[in-house]
Amino acid sequence: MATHNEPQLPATPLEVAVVGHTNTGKTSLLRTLTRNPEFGEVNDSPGTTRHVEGIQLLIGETPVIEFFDTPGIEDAIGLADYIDRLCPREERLDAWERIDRFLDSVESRRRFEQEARVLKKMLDVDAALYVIDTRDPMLSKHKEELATLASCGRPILPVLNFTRHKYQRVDEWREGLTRLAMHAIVEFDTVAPPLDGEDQLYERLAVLLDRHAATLRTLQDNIRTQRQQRRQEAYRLLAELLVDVAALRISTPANPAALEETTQVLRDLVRQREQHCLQALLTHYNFRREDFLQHTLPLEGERWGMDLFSPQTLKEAGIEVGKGAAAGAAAGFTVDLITAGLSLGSGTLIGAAVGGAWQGLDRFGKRLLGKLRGYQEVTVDNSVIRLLAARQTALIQALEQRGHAARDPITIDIDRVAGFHDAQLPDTLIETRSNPQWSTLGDAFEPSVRRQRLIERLAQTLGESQITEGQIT
Ligand SMILES: Nc1nc2c(ncn2[C@@H]2O[C@H](COP(=O)(O)OP(=O)(O)OP(=O)(O)O)[C@@H](O)[C@H]2O)c(=O)[nH]1
Ligand SMILES: [Mg+2]
Repeated sequence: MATHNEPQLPATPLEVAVVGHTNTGKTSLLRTLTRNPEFGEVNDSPGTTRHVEGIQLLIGETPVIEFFDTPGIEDAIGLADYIDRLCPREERLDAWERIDRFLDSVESRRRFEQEARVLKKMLDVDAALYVIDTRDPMLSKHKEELATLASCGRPILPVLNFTRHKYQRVDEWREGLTRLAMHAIVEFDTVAPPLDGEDQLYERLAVLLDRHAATLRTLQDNIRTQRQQRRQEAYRLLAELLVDVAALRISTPANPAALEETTQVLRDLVRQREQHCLQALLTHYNFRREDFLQHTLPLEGERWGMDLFSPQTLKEAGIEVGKGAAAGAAAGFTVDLITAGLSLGSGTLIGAAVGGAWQGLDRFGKRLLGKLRGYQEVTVDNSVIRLLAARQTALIQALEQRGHAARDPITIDIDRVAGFHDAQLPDTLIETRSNPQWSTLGDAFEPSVRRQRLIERLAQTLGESQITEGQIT
């Protein structure tokens, strides 16, 4: 017997058809619901999907729902007229008999071939999602379509798509659907769905499919958990990037040419590391690199392409520029203990201020020794680390809100990112500054439990600082 904690999974998946007028975003909806940007074919012209195609949603290994993408209905009025002619009033056929007669007719294999595929599927499934392009007004063709679909006797949940479009007519559609006695409705823009969009959709479906309500609730829980885990993992990837960069420290002989060369090495390391994080995040959220190459954003595009180490970029991102970041050849870097003529005493003081928590005199002593022998150490400036954090956080936010049907390039809104512009680095990062062995980019890398714990803590701080009101976590 199922206990309280065991998820309730069905023996066979719930079957749901996705139907609607042609080009309303049916295939797009399935891409987003299954987080699969490769599913089916999506195109901005009618009649793209020609056949019924199934795709399953799994919990673990168990299929919970099977969705069926269907061809768009093109001629609902012609179809209704044809069915009327096939079924004279005096025969008093009920709705099912009318559909059966149509499916046996000649035109169901010719003129209304697409429509017949949809109706046949409607008879097989437990429910249907009726996708609506809310930029269209509600016309007779839609009403005929809904009436014919409803005559298959399956619960239908209207899904309002294109809800973020300038010319959406959501209210008009809600009103019209209510008149047709359709009261459970969901707004779900497939390209930019609301964060709780899936939750809403399965909630409404559970109302229509009472017998399957437990399965749908299990699915909702599962989706929520996954969303949370995805988010935590994303901020962990970001925390690893920041620790790698903040801990990075390279010694260089104390002369301008060597300094220039070392900062160049550091720049390249940090840029590559940022790209690596970006790629990891894309993969993590199941988006494709091609999308970005095609559209040149954000990798080489205007905003993203702005150089991390240019003081101008920092200023434009509203990030307060530190002294190191603005300083000529070494822009974007802090050069430790470089001020000429430091005495051991003032060096100790400055070191303590820069590094925060020094890990004992031992390492610090070695560093001073290096300085005395004509070496200095270069690290990435705080403001650059803040910019990195802000950019990648903006990316995470964009990915969280992006549907897998989206085809336009990701736009990054760095101004909306809270907490990086003029704040101090979090304590965890200050601690990282003085632990060069925590950077996988440097020669001194040593994996350690302390480093791992710090990454977890930093990830949590980063995630929490970005939760804004009304956001689902
Ligand atoms: N901006 C925006 N575009 C969308 C949205 N949903 C779908 N599209 C676009 O609308 C067009 C049609 O989408 P499809 O998913 O192919 O529509 P369909 O209903 O499967 O079309 P057929 O298979 O031809 O019936 C594509 O260009 C999509 O990118 C949305 O919510 N917002
Ligand atoms: Mg399609």
